[in-house]
Amino acid sequence: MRRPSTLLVLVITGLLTACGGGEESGPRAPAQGGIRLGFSQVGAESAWRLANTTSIEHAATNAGVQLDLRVADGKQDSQTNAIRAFIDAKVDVIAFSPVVESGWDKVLQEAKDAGIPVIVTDRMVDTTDTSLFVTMLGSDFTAEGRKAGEWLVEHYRDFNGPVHIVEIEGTTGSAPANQRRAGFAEVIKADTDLQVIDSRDGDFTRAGGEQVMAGFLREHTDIDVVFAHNDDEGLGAVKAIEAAGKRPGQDVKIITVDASRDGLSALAEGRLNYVVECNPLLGPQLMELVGKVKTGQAVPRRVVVDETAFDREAAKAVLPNRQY
Ligand code: GZL
Ligand code: ZN
Repeated sequence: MRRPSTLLVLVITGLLTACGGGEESGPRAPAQGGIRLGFSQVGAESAWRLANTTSIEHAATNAGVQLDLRVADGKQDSQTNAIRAFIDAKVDVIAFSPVVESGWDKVLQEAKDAGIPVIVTDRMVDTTDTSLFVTMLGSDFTAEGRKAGEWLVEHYRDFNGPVHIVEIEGTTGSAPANQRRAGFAEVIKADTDLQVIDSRDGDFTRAGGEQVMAGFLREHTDIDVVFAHNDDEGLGAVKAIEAAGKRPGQDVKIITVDASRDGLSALAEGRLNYVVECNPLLGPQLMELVGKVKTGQAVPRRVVVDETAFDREAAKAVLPNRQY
């Protein structure tokens, strides 16, 4: 066998070292290693919120980000205090999910004056000064409301006569409540038979949904449809409807948003009729943005989360592998 030429040996050696074939190349430290992130979370009001918090914590661990996550009690003051604590601690980046849209300019200006970049996640702020945050990562809530409306228009396409709808809204003043309501109203205008006869704030909780629905059932003799702004309110409404001796999903149709495990299970069992997804698993995308923001790389002003919607068959199909 001819000796391999010297050139051939050099080439092979070069290739080996180039692809690290020589020494054992251990796991590289993630780009975000050591970055200090302060995160102010709304609260623990719903399954969605708990899954969102878990996603952020797991993603921070995986990325080597030092996370200081503070869960508020659903009050804006608590979140403002948390953000001020992050500023005092001189964290590298601040991120938060604002419980309501307005009232953030002052504390965001303080973060800007301290030279700390801010990432808004999940719910939007309605500030006029867009320099107060670098990017917004979250769902398109108006699209979620439209999807709920589109299902209803389709469901009642061949039905003539009034369809009486009650709406259990999310936290007053929050972006998801404002935008889901707007998207839903915009779409159902297409069919004048679809009439929202009442709407009230259920604060995104099961207890809130149950109380509001019980009130609607006392005040209205003919309720055909419930549009609840999240699964937890819808599941509370199911309890109130059953307590009133009616069959949820049959006598009263129910549409919700989030697509949590409990919501999809109720849909699979026929107690809900349609569930629009609002994806809480923002953690990995958030850590990617944190790394870019810290190193001064350009990031888009708006990063929209991918999500879909489920009918009964689709719910049965995804339930076995559902992460939250
Ligand atoms: C939506 C999120 C909402 C969820 C609710 O992104 O802000 O808040 O739909 C949660 O379940 O309480
Ligand atoms: Zn009716």
